[in-house]
Amino acid sequence: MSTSLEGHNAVVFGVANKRSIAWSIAQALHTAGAKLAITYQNERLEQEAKDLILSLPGAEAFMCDVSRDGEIDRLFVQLKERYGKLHVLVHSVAFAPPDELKNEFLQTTREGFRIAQDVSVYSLIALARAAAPLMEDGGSIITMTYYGAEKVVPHYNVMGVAKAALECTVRYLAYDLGKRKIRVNAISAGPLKTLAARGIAGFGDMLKSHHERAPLQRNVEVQEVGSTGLFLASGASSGITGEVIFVDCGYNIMGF
Ligand code: NAD
Ligand code: 0WE
Repeated sequence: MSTSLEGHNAVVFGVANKRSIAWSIAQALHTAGAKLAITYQNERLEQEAKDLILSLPGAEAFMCDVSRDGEIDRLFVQLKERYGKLHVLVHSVAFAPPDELKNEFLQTTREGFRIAQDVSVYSLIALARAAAPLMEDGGSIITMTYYGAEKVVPHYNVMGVAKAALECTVRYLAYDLGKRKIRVNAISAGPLKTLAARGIAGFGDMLKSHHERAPLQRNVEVQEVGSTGLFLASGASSGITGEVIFVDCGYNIMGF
């Protein structure tokens, strides 16, 4: 089974800049022949995101804040008009208010908890529901998670709780959408220096300890997450759904 996506349409959420995991996955899907719609969050990111997106031949850029139902509805009307059918959806979006990742987990606020769940978890349900009617030939939905869902990573805090909910959401969506031949999986990436990791205290130390403890004795590269995204998007992974695949150089298997 090849990983060609010739004749397939894909929508990718979460490109902020060239370091974004979403951008790596978009590039891998593009190289495999997919026709791409790529979304960015808001006007603040528009300039940088659009320059990048339009550098991929054939790719189109759309704005969508996934915390707004109206923006999701509007986007999928546009996608239906423009592409008709959809085969792949990539969800590479997460957010918690900055204080939630600085303070002790014990200090988590009701509003911070709500926002983390809304943007990082509920959005996957909303996007899957909007995309499913366009996935007439079946499809593949892919989201991004992190080891902090399973084990305590100091300061990951309410995002760890959100990623645990996200991984569980992947299983429930995989059950509902299985009968429509739509697969739903998550990639659990090792730490990567993206915009979402910038300014996080001790991130440099995390990269160092990851590199020392991982069986492959190095940090993961964003292209390796991109190629796993392509694998999960393509027929090469046709028997896999509801799964969390680690792309972390083996870090998660170690006990000591
Ligand atoms: P990134 O900052 O490039 O991507 C995060 C994206 O989320 C941005 O494009 C941002 O605009 C978008 N976003 C936030 N709120 C949004 C909203 N309301 N509507 C629409 N978009 C919104 O960083 P990244 O590291 O590429 O993160 C992508 C995903 O990968 C996230 O789910 C993150 O949790 C996950 N992840 C990251 C790492 C890492 O170490 N960087 C590791 C494992 C998993
Ligand atoms: O999922 C993430 C980060 C997600 C994220 C990042 C930010 C920074 C800016 C969510 N919300 C925000 N809010 C902001 O205001 N990762 C897996 C990367 C990450 O973040 C950490 C990590 C790792 C790894 C935070 C603390 C400890 C480890």
